[in-house]
Amino acid sequence: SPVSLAEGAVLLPALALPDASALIDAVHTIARVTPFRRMETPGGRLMSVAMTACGKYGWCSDRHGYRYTETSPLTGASWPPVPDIFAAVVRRATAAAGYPTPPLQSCLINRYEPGTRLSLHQDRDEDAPHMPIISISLGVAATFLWGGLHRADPTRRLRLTHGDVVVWGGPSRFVFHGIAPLARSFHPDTGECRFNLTFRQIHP
Ligand code: MD3
Ligand code: FE
Repeated sequence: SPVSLAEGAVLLPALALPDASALIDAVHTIARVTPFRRMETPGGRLMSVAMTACGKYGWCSDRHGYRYTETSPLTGASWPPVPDIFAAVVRRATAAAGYPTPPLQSCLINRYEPGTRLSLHQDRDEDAPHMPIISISLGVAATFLWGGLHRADPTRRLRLTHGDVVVWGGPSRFVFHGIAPLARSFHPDTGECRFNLTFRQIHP
């Protein structure tokens, strides 16, 4: 049953659990075509999270900045299409959260290994800010940190476990958020990894 986290943000505990194996299979299929890789930040550091993507646009980072591209810089080819099972889970999630389903223009796939973290940031590289972001957590549980609209706002912690889905819309679309270093742990479906899928509309 939906849990309200903040204005516009809805946690759907275990909503993706029945489809988790199929989602993970699809992640591996995508990664065989467009492998996970760690990207460089504009500041010249290597991100600890490894990423790949599917859909019309994939998020990329390098020395020049953050942007969405229509081809993978690694393979030069278009990103793989969004698998039907991804779209089905997102439709169920947005319906349960009371949002329209945004066009699935982009799915970023993050892979966390033990010790991997994502520092506090805002998602501001999209031109369709009125649309919610949908996030699906798979595998090893992580501590999600989220604050307010200003970096210095106090942060709250939320444990995101296998199959959890969160819809971030309304004013919550621009909160600062991140992931604490992943604990070494084991999940039967993903080993020591956590996968996170985020779905975004990029252009109006
Ligand atoms: C709140 N991913 O890919 S998912 C990201 O678990 C990202 O991999 C994290 O932050 C992860 O940008 C967090 C939950 C999430 C995703 C996007 C958000 C929360 C959000 C955008 C706005 C507000
Ligand atoms: Fe983010």
